[in-house]
Amino acid sequence: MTEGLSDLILNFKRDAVLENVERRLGSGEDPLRILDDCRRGMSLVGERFQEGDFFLAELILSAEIFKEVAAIIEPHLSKANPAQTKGRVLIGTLQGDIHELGKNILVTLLRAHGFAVHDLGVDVPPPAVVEKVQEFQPHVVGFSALITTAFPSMKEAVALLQEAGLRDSVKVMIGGGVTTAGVRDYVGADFQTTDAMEGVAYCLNITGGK
Ligand code: B12
Repeated sequence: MTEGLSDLILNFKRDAVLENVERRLGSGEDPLRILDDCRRGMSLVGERFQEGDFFLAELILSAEIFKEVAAIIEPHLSKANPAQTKGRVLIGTLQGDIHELGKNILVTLLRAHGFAVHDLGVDVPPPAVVEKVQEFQPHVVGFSALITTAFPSMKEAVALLQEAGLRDSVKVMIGGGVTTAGVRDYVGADFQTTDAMEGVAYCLNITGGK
């Protein structure tokens, strides 16, 4: 059954995906487990696209299916985590980069674990990060990057936070397929991963895992 959902996503069987999710939620299965199956399905779609087996239309379709699944699962996740929010996280994909599948998975997982998340979206100009940090006062700022042209934007955002005197009030994490520890150092971030769950664990650690 666990394999089933990621395969259904991989085959773009929207109705069967939604039915699978509803049925498993109805039988009391942990929503996080269901979400993890979806995460694997989405990663498989990305790999197939990379290999040339899938085209853009299929990618968009899978992203739409994931959005519908997230909308169904999210209310169940907050039910599973009724306590007050565990902290605030600001997320975005910065200027030069429009990839959003991984970012959206991270946002859903963070919300699932009780964080209040503000998603800036994609292709975000670095000054917009500073403005939102001032307003939202996050504990952690997370940048998703799938393309190397976004590295200078992330570096600029961190420098602007520093200039505004905000750098010490937040932790900065970066993630996404092309990031490495070297990129973390170049950008001036505190943490890097290519695994959304590790990002969630980092945020829990920063906020004391309340
Ligand atoms: C899907 C995809 C696209 C889609 C994006 C659709 C969308 N709405 O997001 C489309 C077709 C639009 C696209 C466009 C382009 N793409 Co593209 N794309 C991909 C592809 C195939 C998959 C990426 C993906 O979504 N993976 C699935 C997700 C789930 O994985 P993920 O993002 O890594 O996320 C996971 C973790 O990394 C983590 N995570 C992600 N972000 C963060 C952030 C934080 C803080 C944390 C903690 C964790 C975390 O959470 C997720 C789950 O664990 C990759 C190749 C690949 N296999 O990676 C190329 C790839 C990223 N694309 C690439 C390129 C070059 C482009 C284009 C320039 C192509 C072109 N020539 O037109 C344009 C980019 C335009 C731009 N300015 O951004 C290159 C980048 C190369 C590089 N080294 O910079 C890649 C690597 C392909 C390649 N090998 O050439 N692309």
